[in-house]
Amino acid sequence: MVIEQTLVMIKPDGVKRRLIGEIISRFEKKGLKIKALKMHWFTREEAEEFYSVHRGKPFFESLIGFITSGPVVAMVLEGDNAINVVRLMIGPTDGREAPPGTIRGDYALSKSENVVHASDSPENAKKEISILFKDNEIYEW
Ligand code: 3AN
Repeated sequence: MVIEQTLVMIKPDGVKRRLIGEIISRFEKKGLKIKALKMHWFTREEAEEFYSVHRGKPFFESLIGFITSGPVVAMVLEGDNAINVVRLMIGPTDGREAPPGTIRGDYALSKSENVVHASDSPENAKKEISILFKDNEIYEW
């Protein structure tokens, strides 16, 4: 058993489409523990830091424009092998290829507007959590 924390974010398309409850509910039913939760509207600077690994890629500008187009809902989820478990639950990046039953498979038809983000490694989870949450916003329970 490896207890991990991961950063999950419902992107502006998911918020605008009123999918917050549906998506959080899936993670809760799976047995993951919500350790922190907030709505947040990224500044351009924060968004560029969050997606710094994609700087220079052709889709970087549109990605920053999209993620700052409205508020997101960010959360820290904790559980056994949480990083991989959550990646499996959200499905592959492109909603057109994501299998039914995954969040992107059920709710996204696009590679850019794909409803959710989740950390893909322990290093990125640590970085992303620190961008969105202060230590005292993550509760031990
Ligand atoms: P994932 O979110 O599945 O980890 P990444 O990390 O490769 O995918 O990409 C981060 C975000 O950048 C994606 N969620 C998506 O919104 C956007 N993105 C990635 N690749 C493309 C692409 N080829 N065209 C448009 N947007 C993309």
